[in-house]
Amino acid sequence: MKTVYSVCGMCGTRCPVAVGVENGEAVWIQGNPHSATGSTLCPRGIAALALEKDSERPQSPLMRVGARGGHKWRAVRWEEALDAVAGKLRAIRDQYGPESVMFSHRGGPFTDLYKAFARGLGTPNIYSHSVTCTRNVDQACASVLGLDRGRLVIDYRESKHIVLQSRNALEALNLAEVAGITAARANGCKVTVMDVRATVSAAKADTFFFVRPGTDYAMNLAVLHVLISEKLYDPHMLPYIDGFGELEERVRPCTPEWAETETGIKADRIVRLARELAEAAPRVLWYPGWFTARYADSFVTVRSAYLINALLGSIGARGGMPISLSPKETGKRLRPLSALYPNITKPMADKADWQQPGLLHRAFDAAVTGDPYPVRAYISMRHNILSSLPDPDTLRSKLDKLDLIVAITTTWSPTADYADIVLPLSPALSRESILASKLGLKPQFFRRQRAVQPRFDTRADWEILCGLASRLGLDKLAFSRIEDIWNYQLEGTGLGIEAFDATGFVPLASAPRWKTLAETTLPTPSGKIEARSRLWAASGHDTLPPYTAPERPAAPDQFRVIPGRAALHTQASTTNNPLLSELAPTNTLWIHTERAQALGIADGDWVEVCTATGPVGRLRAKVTTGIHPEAVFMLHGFGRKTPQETRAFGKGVADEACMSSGLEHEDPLGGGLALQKHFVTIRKAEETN
Ligand SMILES: Nc1nc2c(c(=O)[nH]1)N[C@H]1C(S)=C(S)[C@@H](COP(=O)(O)OP(=O)(O)OC[C@H]3O[C@@H](n4cnc5c(=O)[nH]c(N)nc54)[C@H](O)[C@@H]3O)O[C@H]1N2
Ligand SMILES: Nc1nc2c(c(=O)[nH]1)N[C@H]1C(S)=C(S)[C@@H](COP(=O)(O)OP(=O)(O)OC[C@H]3O[C@@H](n4cnc5c(=O)[nH]c(N)nc54)[C@H](O)[C@@H]3O)O[C@H]1N2
Ligand code: SF4
Ligand SMILES: [Mo]
Repeated sequence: MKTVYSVCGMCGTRCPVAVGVENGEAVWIQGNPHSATGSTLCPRGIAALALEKDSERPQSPLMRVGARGGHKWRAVRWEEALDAVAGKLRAIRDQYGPESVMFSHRGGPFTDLYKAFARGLGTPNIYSHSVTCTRNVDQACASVLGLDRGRLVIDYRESKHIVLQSRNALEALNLAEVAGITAARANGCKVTVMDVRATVSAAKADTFFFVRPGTDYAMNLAVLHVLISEKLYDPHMLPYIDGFGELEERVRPCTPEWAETETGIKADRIVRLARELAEAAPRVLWYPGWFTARYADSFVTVRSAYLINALLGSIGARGGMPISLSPKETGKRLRPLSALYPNITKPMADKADWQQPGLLHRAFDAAVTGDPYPVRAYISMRHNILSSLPDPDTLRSKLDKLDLIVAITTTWSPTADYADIVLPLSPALSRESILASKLGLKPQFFRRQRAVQPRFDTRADWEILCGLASRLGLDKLAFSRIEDIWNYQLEGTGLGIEAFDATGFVPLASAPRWKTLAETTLPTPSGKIEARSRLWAASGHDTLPPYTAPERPAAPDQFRVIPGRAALHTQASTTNNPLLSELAPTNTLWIHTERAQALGIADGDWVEVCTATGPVGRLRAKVTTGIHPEAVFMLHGFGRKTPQETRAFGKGVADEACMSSGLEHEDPLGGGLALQKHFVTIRKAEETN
């Protein structure tokens, strides 16, 4: 039996794992005992073993037979598939220019290789999933502090009061977070949860604010009002804040009584929370948000959360949000693969003018209009856009204009099933990745290595991209051994690859380092925490606007759709996993008891979900007082129509299909999509099995 230290790939958190290998088979998996989270693993991490064995994933390269989306495929050898992709890319590049090739990926620490590939191709059109996930919080952090979000450490472990707003940390998992919150709780830390649903996190909290959907900005303005009007803020913070007077002005009318009418939370509870936080400051944490592609005001809501942290002195504080050393400050930096090719300065196809570019949903319009230039080829790298972007029917009609769609994927997905060529990616336990670095109190380099050989004819992402690179004449990227990539990355660090053998990672600091605000230069235009962003103001955008009340349901059968996560599934990628599909085979529709009664719906009844354009599907009702009456909740990832996935096929409803016209609604200041602006109607359906 051999133990291999590697990195879980079952969700974007990428926890360190230890895999037991016997006779070439992975026989057990646990958390890496050398890591901060120890041997704990979540159920999806354990289901990585089932994914390796799953024969319902693409087992070899596949070329489509017949029309797109017709589910007919021909298995081919890798040489034929890579030659075909490279040949088409070359033809498209020659005819329309390199920028006509578009690439998107799932984000994360291994993307340097993807950037290198896009640069080598000569296209600026490389996008991540962020418009459907973190973009609003990324932009909010940049606008308040000028820093990348990852530079702010969420120091749960030493905190005295944690506020989880729109966060379900005990189900939407990151194991390090769960460990941190659990340790803090053991030390007497309070937890306040603000959610539209009674989640597991809410059940474990000291205080639960059951807020009206989409009113968090009102809540935050009221908390800021109390902190300022009662002078509960940390006076030492004032020199660090630009625009405190403007903030004071903005929140003056936002009394807790006013917020009560918006949020549904009693004014005295809001006041009490602000006072409790001030008492525990600076060891307090108002979590700024993770999946923040929710509303058109999510960006300013997140900004207001950062400002609460700022007034309480928690930014830069131990037990709050200390600042991580930048990779440069650690003295060791992985040599970037993207530096192999020059940066592409041509504007991206999304036409994001004043905003940071990278609005994936807009880039597909160039395939339809040819404006600003034609986009003709799309490569999806581990990115299931037909589930993760809203309104798949409209998106499909845009994809139809493309000459080439390539899906590099581990599992079947609606996106892979709509591609022209599927290049099967080995699951994480049977692939290596490029070396990556992680920021935090103790920054580190870490390595994913292959624990077992691929069971089917699948390849690692570096093998696929380097295979394409060699065919496209990108010689600098035509690596044929992962060790050569690792050695390239380690050049100048003084480290050899054997440094990863003992534990799977290399710490870049011997002890935790809580970097303070005083030790940090904030790269905002003012050099300070900006209550109102000067950068955004220069483009005519007010980042400290008044609150606008969200829409409310207009009829007894109308509800706002709220998606979210549960501990047994990852997004839309595990619903067909042999183990997880058995444990959680479908989603249900959470609907409030009183509203369900009014519609004659009882717990367990079949209900039909309809949008303005017609029925979306049927699923069973979970009738509960644990969901806000204005909303219905369904777990993301279901409603699969890919026949290759027999376990998930036809189970539940796809929330993204409830978001008609969703590609057109984004947060105007942050750029993230407003996925929770959509309403559906619900009615009781015929009983069937
Ligand atoms: N309607 C709606 N849209 C959403 C969301 C929502 O809740 N509702 N959530 C949003 C959020 S927060 C995000 S991050 C995005 C995510 O959206 P995506 O990034 O598109 O989806 P994922 O399911 O995370 O993963 C994409 C691919 O990763 C591949 N993969 C690679 N290696 C592995 C492996 O080792 N294990 C597994 N299991 N898969 C692997 C799988 O093939 C899968 O197809 O969706 C967003 N979009
Ligand atoms: N098990 C599991 N863990 C995961 C993932 C997974 O797929 N499965 N995905 C990972 C990824 S990519 C991400 S981005 C994170 C997401 O992590 P989270 O953002 O914590 O997860 P969500 O479940 O999307 O949303 C959290 C909560 O926000 C609530 N909410 C919705 N609308 C509102 C509102 O208007 N106001 C308030 N106050 N609350 C609201 C939802 O009810 C939900 O309980 O999870 C990560 N961890
Ligand atoms: S949270 Fe679970 S699925 Fe995600 S990386 Fe960690 S162990 Fe894997
Ligand atoms: Mo996400």
